[in-house]
This record gives sequence, structure tokens and C-alpha cells, in this order.
Amino acid sequence: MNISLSRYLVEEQRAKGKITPELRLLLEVVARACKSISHSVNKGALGGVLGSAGSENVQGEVQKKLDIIANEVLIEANEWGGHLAAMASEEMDSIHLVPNRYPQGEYLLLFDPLDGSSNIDVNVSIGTIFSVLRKPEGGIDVSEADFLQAGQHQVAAGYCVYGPQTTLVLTVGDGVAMFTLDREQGSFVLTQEKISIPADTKEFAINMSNMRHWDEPVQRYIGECLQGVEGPRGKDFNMRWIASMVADVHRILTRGGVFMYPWDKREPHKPGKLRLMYEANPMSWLVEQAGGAATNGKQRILDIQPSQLHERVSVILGSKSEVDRVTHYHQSAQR
Ligand code: P6P
Repeated sequence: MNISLSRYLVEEQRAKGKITPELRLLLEVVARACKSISHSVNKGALGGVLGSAGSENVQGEVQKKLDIIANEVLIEANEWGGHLAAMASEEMDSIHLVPNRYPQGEYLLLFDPLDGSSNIDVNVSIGTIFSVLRKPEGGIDVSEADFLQAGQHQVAAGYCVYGPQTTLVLTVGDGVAMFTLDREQGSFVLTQEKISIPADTKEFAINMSNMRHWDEPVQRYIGECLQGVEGPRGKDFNMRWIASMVADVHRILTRGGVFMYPWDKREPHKPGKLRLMYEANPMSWLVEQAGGAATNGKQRILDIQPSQLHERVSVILGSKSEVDRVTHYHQSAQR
């Protein structure tokens, strides 16, 4: 018998008390927004939604039409429910307060509305990433500072991958569950729970074109993988790089692997390319909840105390023994 997202959330609340009615409403609204985004994405050229919007986001990146559509869908879906105090998005410079005409809730929602935008026009999987924090006690108006909480304080995190299937992947701190969109019913159906990432793997995901710019520990790790069975690892490795974090992380949650977007010397002042608050933190919690690990090479990503809403971070996540090895190489290089 099919278990819907709503039933899963109600039964999680009954069993573990981790999902207040407001959090359940929040997650159901986000899931409904992802269904709507999936519908627009799947239309592609037929919906006139491909190509650039002719504008730039806070990161100085060209915005695709679908980036803006996805952002607007998430904002509109989450304003009226009374479960949220404010939202933050990769596509918006500053936080978005819930308008005064609606009641304010106790949660903060952060999202990358459409991650992997460079893949939109070439029909490769993309996705929405979201993270939920609790608004700090006290204080009347929400400020950006209220969002600057380490990833370990998340109360929910997940993503929706728009690929051959539209799959919602979610954790509230009690393991990772996957829901596949049943388009006839128009609902997300539980298709896997208690996801577990194999500790060992033979598959790494990194953009090899940046190899000459990496720091020594990453050069060492990837160099050893490339030496294969004759090298120090004693086995051959495979490589995947979809250039869509949601798709690469989904593969790792499904069959293991290690994903790396490390610091490199192209822009030495930036700690990495990926954003901490709404890409690395939600993905790191999901990976840890599935038995994997996630560091920036030096420390656990979920322990990083953010200082800016859009700050970037170096990301190494996935199968625990591989992440531990890369982190060990960084630590011995530091010594
Ligand atoms: P590159 C997509 O733009 C993204 O933020 C991640 O989803 C992805 O892993 C990475 O950037 C791809 O970066 O430099 O390989 O294009």
C-alpha cells in the first residue's frame, strides 16, 4: 500500500515527535512547490521557460528563466501558511520576510530554488535544495543574523531532483526517506526509507578540469584513485560529474561515492564554490543521516559557524571512509 508524504510525516510525528504540525505544513507546502517546479521544468522549450532571464543573481551569475520561476513558486507557496517567519534564497540578495498581512511562524526556510542551472537548457537533471531552521527565541523582527546558525541546528533538510523521476529526499533527523512523484495521483509516494550510504566506494565525483588548481591533499587523493589497482588504493575507480550537485548527491545516497568541490587557486580568496547555508548544510545533514560524512577538508561542515548568508565552502561528502581519508590528507598536509 502506498504511503504518501503526509502519512509519513504524521506517523513520524506519532513515533518520534520530531514534526510539529507547523513543520509538517511547511514540508508539505515545499513538496507541493517542488511539484509545480517539476511541472515547469518538464515543459522545457514547450513552456518557453528555457534560456536566460537576462539578469544576474547575488552571486553575479546569469539567472535562467527557471531560476526565477522556481524562486517565485517557493516564495508564494510559503508566505501565507503561518509556519514561517522568513525565507532566504540563492536568488535573492537579502532575506524575504513574511508579509505583515500573514501570521509569522517559528521556522526559517532557506533554499537554492533550482540548483544545476547550467544543465537546464541541455536537459540534464537539476533540483531544488532546502533547509529549515528554527527562528531564535525572543526578538520581534527576524533579521539576517537569525539565519546564521551552524548546520547542526537544522530541523529539516532535503532536495527534489527533477530527473527521469521527480524524487523528494528528506530528513528530519531520523534517517533519510525518498518519495517519488506519482504524476497520475499528483502526490509524492514513499519509495525508500532508512537510506544507507556504503562506507566504501569506487566512484568519485569532481570537476577534473580544475585539477591543476587543487591543493596538494586533493591532488594526492585523486592521483591515488587514478593510479587504480596498481596504485596505493589497490583498486580501480570510476568517475562521475553531472555538474548538478542534487544529481551527484542523489547518486551517492543511492549507491555510494564521494563528491568533492574543493577550494582551488582560481579564486583563492573564496573558500569554495558551493554555498554553505542552502547547498552544503542540507546536503551534509542528509549524507550524515545516511551514515556518510561531510567536511570542508578540515572540519565537519555542520559545525561551521556561518558569518554571511551567502558564504561559500569547500565540500567533500559521501562514503565515510573516503571522506575520512581526504580529511586525513588535509590534516597531515597542515602538520
Ligand atoms: P562546475 C551548479 O552550478 C553547482 O552549483 C552545483 O550544483 C554543481 O555541483 C557545481 O556548481 C558545478 O560546478 O564548476 O563543475 O560547473
